[in-house]
Amino acid sequence: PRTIRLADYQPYSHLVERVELTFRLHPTATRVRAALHMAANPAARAGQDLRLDGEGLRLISCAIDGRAVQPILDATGLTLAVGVLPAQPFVLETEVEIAPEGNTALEGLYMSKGMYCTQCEAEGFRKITYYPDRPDVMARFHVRIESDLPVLLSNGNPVGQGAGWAEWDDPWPKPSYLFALVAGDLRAHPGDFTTMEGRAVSLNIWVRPGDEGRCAWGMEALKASMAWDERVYGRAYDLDVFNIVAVDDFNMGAMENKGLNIFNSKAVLASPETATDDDFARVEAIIAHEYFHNWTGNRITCRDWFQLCLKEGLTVFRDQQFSGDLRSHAVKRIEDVLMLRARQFREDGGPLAHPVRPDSFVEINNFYTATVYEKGAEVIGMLKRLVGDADYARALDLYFDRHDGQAATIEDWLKVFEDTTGRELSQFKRWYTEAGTPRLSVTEDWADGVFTLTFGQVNPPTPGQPQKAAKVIPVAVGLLNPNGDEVVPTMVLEVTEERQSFAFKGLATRPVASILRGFSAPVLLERVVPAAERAFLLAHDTDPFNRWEAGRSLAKEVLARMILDGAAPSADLLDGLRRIAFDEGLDPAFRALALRLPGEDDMAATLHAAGHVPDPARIYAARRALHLALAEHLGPRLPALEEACRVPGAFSPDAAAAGKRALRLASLSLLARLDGGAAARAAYRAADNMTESFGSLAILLDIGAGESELADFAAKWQQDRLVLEKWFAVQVSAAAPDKVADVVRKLTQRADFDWKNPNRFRAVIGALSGNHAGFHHASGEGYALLADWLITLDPKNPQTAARMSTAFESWPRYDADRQAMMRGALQRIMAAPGLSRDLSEMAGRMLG
Ligand code: B3K
Ligand code: ZN
Repeated sequence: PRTIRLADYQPYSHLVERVELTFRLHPTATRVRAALHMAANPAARAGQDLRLDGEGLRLISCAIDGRAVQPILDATGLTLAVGVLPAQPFVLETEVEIAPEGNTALEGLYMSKGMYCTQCEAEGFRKITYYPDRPDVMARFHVRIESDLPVLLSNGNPVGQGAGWAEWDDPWPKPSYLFALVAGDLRAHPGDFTTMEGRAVSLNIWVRPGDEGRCAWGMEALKASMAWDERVYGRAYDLDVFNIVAVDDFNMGAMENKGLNIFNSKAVLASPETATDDDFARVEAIIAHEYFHNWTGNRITCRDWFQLCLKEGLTVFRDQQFSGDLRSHAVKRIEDVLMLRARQFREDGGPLAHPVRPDSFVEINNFYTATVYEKGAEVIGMLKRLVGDADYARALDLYFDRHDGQAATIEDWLKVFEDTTGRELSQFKRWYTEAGTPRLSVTEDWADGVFTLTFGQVNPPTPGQPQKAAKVIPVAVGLLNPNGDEVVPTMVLEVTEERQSFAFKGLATRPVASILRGFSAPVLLERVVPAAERAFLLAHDTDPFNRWEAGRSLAKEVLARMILDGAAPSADLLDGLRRIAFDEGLDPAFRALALRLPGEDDMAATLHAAGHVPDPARIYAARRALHLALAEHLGPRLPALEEACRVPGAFSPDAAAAGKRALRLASLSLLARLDGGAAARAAYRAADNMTESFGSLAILLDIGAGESELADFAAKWQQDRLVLEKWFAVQVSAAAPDKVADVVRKLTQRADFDWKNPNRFRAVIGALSGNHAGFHHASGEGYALLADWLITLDPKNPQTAARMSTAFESWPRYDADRQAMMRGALQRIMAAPGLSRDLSEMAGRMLG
């Protein structure tokens, strides 16, 4: 397979001014007629052949300006020699036939439970019709759909409909990856919104009959997002309608198609009985994310797929700001950093490490990664910190002004910041072009009333990038005096050298430093801090993120000692966590997060980074021992805490109520170690919402109980595909390490384990690799099972198979036996006949 390189970028030979598409829908023989109004691109080399992408299409006819022509066809597209192309603008017409019913890859036009839908990003449009399927070709689309199905949707505004047809027109030029079409027997949950410009927009969430009752939350989130983008970024919506459609078979969360967002049902449907607080928060965030793409992604798109972070990093950053504004900034930041470390640091420290803006790929779908998304968002957060809020706002205004309607690059993005602030950003740009998590060390010195912090940065080698120069690292720092008062409020130190010192003068006593406040840069902070000082920060830090971080680092140090030398849990940690748990002045959501112990995969990464070889079984045992010790330490006061966290009255998914439920579940989980699950069982029985019923079920399973609750849950939710996913997943995640493989085998033999549905596949197989001690069990069964399932799925759905193969990326951390077994599994995958480009690129990169 061919490697595509950023350095080879060339503008497309032609411009497509307008496209008219006609779909005659049929499960096995859909006809697509396309009329492309084209002209030579003055910015491209003259005299080129016309090349259109196309895959799996049966060409019926092809004509230029009404005259039939014979193109040259191959496996990836169609070529018309320059000799047959008119010198003046022309219309190229094609008709093709495709079979959506057999499309199990869920890319292009496919069917899900009787409805037609599309997924075109990144390169799915070429499976629908012949087209220059690249983001820098922006055109106005007019779409006619012919079908007997009652609801026919596409991008833009509706311009006509009758029995068996509908027409849509999108006035905004867009790349083909934003095209969408939906047809089905759907019901609408309607809403409306009037923009600050006075445009009345009708909003609809379209679902299959029966799901109407689960749309209200998504609709509220949509309206909140529209209002927020106007208020904070000055961006108004630009069409008369905004449609969201829920689809059961979908490869990811959702897709931002212009005016017609398509969502995985799981990412939009929510009701108190069926969705947990986490589900509610996720739905809100994904609705916002896709909506925000209307400006960052759609109005301004990417020149080529190497610039993916231009839209994704920025849109993640915006959805994080939104969730923080609606909920709690401190809690949101902690959750985002947990996720960044769990997924992005893991990726950045292994064989799949790549820059936020990669410079080559084989299959672009493999680059929708935590690095492009989450690190891409961190880079924007750093930029904002460096230039300040006011200049960030001015730069964004300039960005929208200057690049509206364009397909832009990271160079364009950085230029608006340079032009706004006069700063030179070439060193900063390394965050985009170099992979790897920088290690930042700090030492302190106190002499003659001067406190000095000395930073050292190391930028580790990553695949293809052995050597790196120093980066610009914004380090937010505050100083506290020994009674806990802040003597130097948060300021940003700009570390730009490999070694650099900063002195603080005029201090009466030696301060305690709170470093990297708010996690101001995505780095690994290496700092030797006495346990007592961590405990002090856990009790007194005025920065909520660092207060949580102090407890987290202390917990990691304690756990590491327990794992490596069988030490006992330290009193510093247990006392500190007890103080937080019962501190009623603190947000319950924050307290719940503080009580959450570092995960097993996190500990494996931490031990590996410190030069040890992690033993999954020991990590598992030590973590449980620490949880038990914490339960015993908090013991007598847990029942009162659990009771105080019950939320009276009707269920509301708001952040305050959700925070209380999270703390309640954290206390129930601790209590379960002491009372054999009695309190959790009572909570399960009394629960009137999914958060508490599912949460208490998970707690019971985790202590090896909960048989009857599990059966009760299954009986109750048999018919509900989304809730049933939770039932599948929790059994795997909660299974003891030596039981996981059996549980997976049993579940995958069930008739309702429809493995071609990505949600169901992820529920079981994703939970398998998420169960650290089980997946890495010394028997190697976890590895073998995952490899078997990836090999089975790949021919049907390469994208999801490739995505889930990343479970193997952590192989270099482990002992020789495990390394050999994990690499063996990857080699077995590589050897599978007919392996997809997607999965072979991933397995190949992991093997190195
Ligand atoms: N842009 C889509 C992701 C497309 C993934 C293609 N493999 C959703 C999002 O980031 O909003
Ligand atoms: Zn996105």
